[in-house]
Order: sequence, then C-alpha cells, then structure tokens
Amino acid sequence: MTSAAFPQGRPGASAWVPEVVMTDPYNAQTASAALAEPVTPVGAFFVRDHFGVPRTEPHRWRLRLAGAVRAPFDIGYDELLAMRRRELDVVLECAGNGRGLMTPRPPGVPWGERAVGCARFAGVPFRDIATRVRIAPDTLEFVFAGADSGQAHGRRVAFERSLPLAVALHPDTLLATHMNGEPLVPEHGAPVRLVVPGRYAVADVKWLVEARAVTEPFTGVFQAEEYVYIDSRGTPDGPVTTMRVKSLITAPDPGAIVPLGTETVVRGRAWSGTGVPVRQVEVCADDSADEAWHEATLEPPAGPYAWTGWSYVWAPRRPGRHRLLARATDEHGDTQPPRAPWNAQGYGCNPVASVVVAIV
Ligand SMILES: Nc1nc2c(c(=O)[nH]1)N[C@H]1C(S)=C(S)[C@@H](COP(=O)(O)O)O[C@H]1N2
Ligand SMILES: [Mo]
Repeated sequence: MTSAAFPQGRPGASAWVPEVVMTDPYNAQTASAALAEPVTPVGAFFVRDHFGVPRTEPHRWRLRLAGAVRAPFDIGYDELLAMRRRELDVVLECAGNGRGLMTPRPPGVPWGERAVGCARFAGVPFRDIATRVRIAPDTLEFVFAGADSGQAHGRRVAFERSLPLAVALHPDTLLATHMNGEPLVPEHGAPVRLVVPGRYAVADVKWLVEARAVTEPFTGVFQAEEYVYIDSRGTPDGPVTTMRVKSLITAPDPGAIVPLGTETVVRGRAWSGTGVPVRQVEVCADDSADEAWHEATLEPPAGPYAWTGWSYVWAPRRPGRHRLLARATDEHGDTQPPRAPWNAQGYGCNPVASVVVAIV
C-alpha cells in the first residue's frame, strides 16, 4: 500500500490548504477560508483516512456485488461511467468532528470543528446495479468494503461499513465517481466511493471494491467497535448514523478584532442529517445586557443534503473580549445543546457554535 502525495503538493491545487491534524495516515481538516464557499473546493476539503491511500487505477477497478445474492457479478469503471448519473450537493462530516472540544478529550483524531465540507458528488445510484443481483429476501444489510486495510484492534482488517438495506437501496445513495465536476482524486476515494447523504461520513466508503449482502447484522471493527456511541458507563448505544443538527461560525474569525458600534456581519453554515431542512439559526452575543438570541437570515441550500448559509448583522455594544454563539434548529425541532454531548469515543459533537472576538 502506498501513501499518495499530500494534496497540497499537487500542482494547480487550491491555494486554500487543508490544516493537517495527523500526517501518517494523512488527516486534515477543511481550510477555514474555504468555508465561505457553498461548495467546498476539492483541494481544501477535509481528509479522513485510517490506513492511507491504496493504489486503485480506474482501468483495473472493479466493484464486486456478492454475499446473499442469487446472481453475483462485478462491474468495471467504464461500464459504470456509461450509466445514468445523479448529482447532489452533500455535506460530509466526520463523526469525530469537534472531538477536540470535548472534556475530558476522548481518544481519537483530535479534530477541531472543520472535519466537514459540502461537495457536489455525481454517481450512479447503488440501487441501479444492486437490483441486478437478485438480493436474497432475508437480506438485512449491505457491507461496503474499501481497498484499504491495516491493523485495528489487534487484527488486520479492511475498511468495511454496513448500511441497512433500505438505506443502501435509497435512490440518493451513490457510487460516486465525481466530486465538484471532476473525477474523484485519490485521497477522496478514487475511482469510486460511496456517498450516503445525511449520514456521518464514515458511511461514505472510499476506494470501494465490494458490496456484500448479509442476512445477519454486520459486526466489523468500524461498525461495532469504532463509530459507536458509548456512554460514560461504557454502555454501547449503536453505531453513529445520521448527522446531528449543527452550525459553524465562519466569520468573524476566532480572535478577530471588531470595531465597537460598527455593523459586523456574523456568518456561518448550518446542516442536519435528519432528512429535513434547517429551520432556524439564532445568534447570541454576550456583549449585550440581555444576552438574547436573534434570528439569522438563511440562504436557500443548494439541495436537500447541502448546508445552509446564514448571516446576522451585529453591532457590538461593549468593548472587551466577547463570545458569539450560534445555534441551528431543524424542521424536526432538533437543536444544538449548550455543551458538547460527551461519549467515550467522541462522536456526534454538536454543541452551540462559538467564537471569541475582541471588541475595540
Ligand atoms: N475506504 C475507506 N473509506 C473511508 C475511510 C477510510 O479510512 N477508508 N474513512 C471514512 C471516514 S471516517 C470519513 S469521515 C470519510 C472522509 O471522507 P473524505 O476523506 O473524502 O473527506 O471517509 C470515510 N470513508
Ligand atoms: Mo469520520
């Protein structure tokens, strides 16, 4: 297995460089400047790898559909490219995004708040090929396997993750070949990755080489040991699934100096994986006596799985070091809790967003 060159080394890559969180394997969060864009440029997009980038040349690539099926078969890249594609703007967020904010800090990659991005993915719905294999009637899940493997929990394992049958066969679950209009690059799963809108991005298996129908719940490392909510008593509460409602403040920057009495635009993004739109984003600044929440203006999202841009015009009233907070609520009424919801592996961290600025 070879590790691909770091994306910032590629000629013509975006000037916005992801912030490296770990070098081996390469893990980096989205460049902060890139969050101003509704579609995150590929060269600025966060990367989460467990085992490094495997070599997968498109002309050698095949996806095998097997397991509890009557007619297993495999498909090559050109054949897949010849099929009808669907294009969707989709937020990808690592389930561990924000882990670095939890106290005590759970083990795992110490992500800040930018293991998230929104890209335009195009690909063939998985169901368009899955329906060819005659899935056994007692099939519960599909297990999706990447070409990468390595040591985890004392065993050599491939990166594998399962989806309930209905989610796997949802018309928006894609075998993505393109990101932002270009063929996928190696670090984002070339030549083909899964994209499952609304789910934490661990579902989006990169370098996809196998889809296996199973009649028992899958218990692989990344399904049953990692990417699982475990409470402070050590009680497991199932794998991470849908992204919790969340917002991010993209302006002003943390530590920015904002002029007293002058209107400053507070901006950000908000998303939810629950399948319903973000209904409201509220902003609160602790420089006002009442510390009231004010409604931000929402931009229409690019689609049902894209994030929503928001803004709020703020006139700072008291000099000093002050905190700005943002809180998103979706159409189900799900909202961000005041503090990071703690769990043993640090997943689903969606507290109210906050930045500290200096008013002068
Ligand atoms: N094959 C494979 N797929 C994978 C991973 C991996 O390590 N190997 N990481 C997963 C996790 S945890 C995340 S958050 C997303 C990150 O996608 P990105 O690197 O394109 O941003 O890929 C997912 N798919
Ligand atoms: Mo992740």
